[in-house]
Amino acid sequence: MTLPPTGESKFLPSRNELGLVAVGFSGGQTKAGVDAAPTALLEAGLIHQLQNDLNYNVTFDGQVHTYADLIPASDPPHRNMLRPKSVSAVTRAVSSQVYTHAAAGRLVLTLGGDHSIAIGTISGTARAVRERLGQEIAVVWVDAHADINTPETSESGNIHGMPVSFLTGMTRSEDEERFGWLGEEHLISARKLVYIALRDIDRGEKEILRREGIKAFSMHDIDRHGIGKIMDMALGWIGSDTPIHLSFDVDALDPMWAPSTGTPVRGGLTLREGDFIAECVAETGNLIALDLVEVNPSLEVTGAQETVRAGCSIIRCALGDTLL
Ligand SMILES: [Mn+2]
Repeated sequence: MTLPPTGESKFLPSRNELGLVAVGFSGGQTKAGVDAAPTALLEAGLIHQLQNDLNYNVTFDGQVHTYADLIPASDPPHRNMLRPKSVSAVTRAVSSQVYTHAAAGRLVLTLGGDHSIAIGTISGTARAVRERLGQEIAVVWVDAHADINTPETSESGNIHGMPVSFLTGMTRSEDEERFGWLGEEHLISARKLVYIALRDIDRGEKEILRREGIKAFSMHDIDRHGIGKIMDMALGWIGSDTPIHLSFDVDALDPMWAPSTGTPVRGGLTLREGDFIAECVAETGNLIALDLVEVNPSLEVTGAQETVRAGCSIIRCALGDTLL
């Protein structure tokens, strides 16, 4: 039994209005199955938990979107990116879906899908908050990977490893069909971005993180200071006057807890550390949007349900569930 979210939010007109977007898209990487995650999360009873246990009023169109009509017949690699037109078109649609909820003052929950969809979710929130509140958003990116490759630094060409470089304006495009739709109103400041749980960073990404002075807490930092101190530092960096978009990649968790994901990396967060990060963000009262991505129920047999359960747990904690 849980108590409903209470108190005022500085950035939302009501603490109980939630917009849900289900994105069944896997084109930002090459493994099939991550598009089935929203259905698996919903079948695990997520909406019931949000409505009945956490007292949210959920606005949901009832669909897991596949955006089939947006996928072009021909989508050759461009600037080393795989399927650039597909990912561009889908993230543009997601951006507009998230924008609509955020502009109406709802807290937005997006179920992925691979992490390329964050190009859509974060750009949608950033634009809505600029218009509604005249403010920039902060982003807490919880992930084993930094996902900040440019098309030129990426070794794989998979766009799920690039969303942050687009969102910070580090990667720009003039081509309307290949992310040229991203305007200044969609972008975030690298100064208001904080990473947690990093442990598998490409060489080019390390250079970018250093050059841009981006705040990043790796697993090494978590081992050294403990997750409590890390969250104090991460949220202290953002400050209490900024709306927060939490983008949570389930591969931040150790494969022991979340094995069914496309790019698992050992040495990650425990389930409790993952929940704790989400609880701390919830406690700020400043959360305005949450992504849960990279659950791939097809990669494991017994591990799939465990990964889905871990995903639901992270979502509940971020949306105000507490142990007591
Ligand atoms: Mn990721």
